[in-house]
Amino acid sequence: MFKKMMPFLLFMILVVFAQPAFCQMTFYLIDNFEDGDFTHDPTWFNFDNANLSIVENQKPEKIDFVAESTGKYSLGVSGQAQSWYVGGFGIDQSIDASDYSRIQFDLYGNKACAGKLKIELYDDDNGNNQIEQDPKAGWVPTADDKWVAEVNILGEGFTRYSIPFSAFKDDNPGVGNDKFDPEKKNGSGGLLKIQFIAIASDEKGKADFRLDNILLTY
Ligand SMILES: [Ca+2]
Ligand SMILES: [Ca+2]
Ligand SMILES: [Ca+2]
Ligand SMILES: [Ca+2]
Repeated sequence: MFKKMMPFLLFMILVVFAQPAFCQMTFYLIDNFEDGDFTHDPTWFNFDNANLSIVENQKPEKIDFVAESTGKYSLGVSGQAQSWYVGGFGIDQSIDASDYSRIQFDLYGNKACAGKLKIELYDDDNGNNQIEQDPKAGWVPTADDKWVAEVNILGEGFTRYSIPFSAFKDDNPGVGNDKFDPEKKNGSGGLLKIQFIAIASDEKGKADFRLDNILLTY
């Protein structure tokens, strides 16, 4: 009897022991803002008219699994547009993103200031662990790839977005190697910068949204 059960028992033991390792590998958390601080771990920078703050999430009135997963705090983004463009924010980090296939985040919008959010990913192609950018040409990378995707900000409330890396377009064809290869290899720092750009729905509109649970996943 025991002999017969051995393969089954062994299988169960493997499942039990494999589970924690598997769980660790399924996503890479960039930030969920639960430390109530966007200036450390990681450090979020901002530019132009995009103002950042930590916002306390309200408890949803109805059952809302996305809102319930956002915990206590999220990142608030607000600002005045000039010619639709508000500003941006992001992080500089060296991430080996080669095990992942998409970026996911929860975005809280409101109907009055819908607008769009651009997502930019920068991967290091010349193996020097930095993104060289040309300030005279819209800060376009001069040796590495810049990848761009865009989503409409929906609301009222939180919406979960999950964008496959394959949906990102190369913003600088002919520069970098035109492949999304964010791997820490041969001196490359992998994925070095993640940046968001806020676009208003009117020429002189406003941005007003929240971001949470930013992560890389399969
Ligand atoms: Ca949160
Ligand atoms: Ca570089
Ligand atoms: Ca390119
Ligand atoms: Ca590349």
